[in-house]
Amino acid sequence: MKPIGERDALLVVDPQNDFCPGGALAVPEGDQIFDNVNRLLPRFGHVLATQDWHPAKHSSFQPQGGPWPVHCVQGSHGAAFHTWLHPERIQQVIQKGVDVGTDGYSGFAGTALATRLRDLGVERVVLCGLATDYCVRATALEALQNGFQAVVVTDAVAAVNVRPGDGRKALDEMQAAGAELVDTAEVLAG
Ligand code: VGL
Ligand code: ZN
Repeated sequence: MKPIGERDALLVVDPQNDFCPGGALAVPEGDQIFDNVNRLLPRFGHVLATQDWHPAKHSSFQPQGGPWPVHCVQGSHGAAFHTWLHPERIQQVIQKGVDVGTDGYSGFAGTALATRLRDLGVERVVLCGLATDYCVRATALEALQNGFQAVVVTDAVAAVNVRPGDGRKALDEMQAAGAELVDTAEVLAG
């Protein structure tokens, strides 16, 4: 990959308790990403994170007829960032999924993320976080649609895998749409 520079931002997608083992919507081995995420953080001048931030009766929740258990309710422990993440490195937090009626998978949907990135002069977004097959996927695809380059760090993401292979499929889809797939070592070497 092209070496990291001023026009790159690291975007940590939903590094939250509810997506880690013990959480309401646990991603298998979701907490195993943090070693690599923490190695990536100091390499970037711009670091942002998204935070899934749902109202209590969000339409994606099972009691409301949605697909997911209740998760990442605004202000709850489950919605907080996992303590293994080094929080002092996160410069801006973009809360998403606030609107009751939309799934809020993408960090760009109904948020100021694109504007914030443009204000910083960012042209390329490097993505890590949770979960590969939902919010990382949606955010990477919308980054491309918004005119940013997108890079996905494959050993700093983890998938829900509701159906086996969903994570692999999502990576293939992101790559087919124009995203570059790299591993942490490749980013750090740049
Ligand atoms: C996510 C399902 C529901 C994610 C968020 O962060 O990938 N997945 N809400
Ligand atoms: Zn959610």
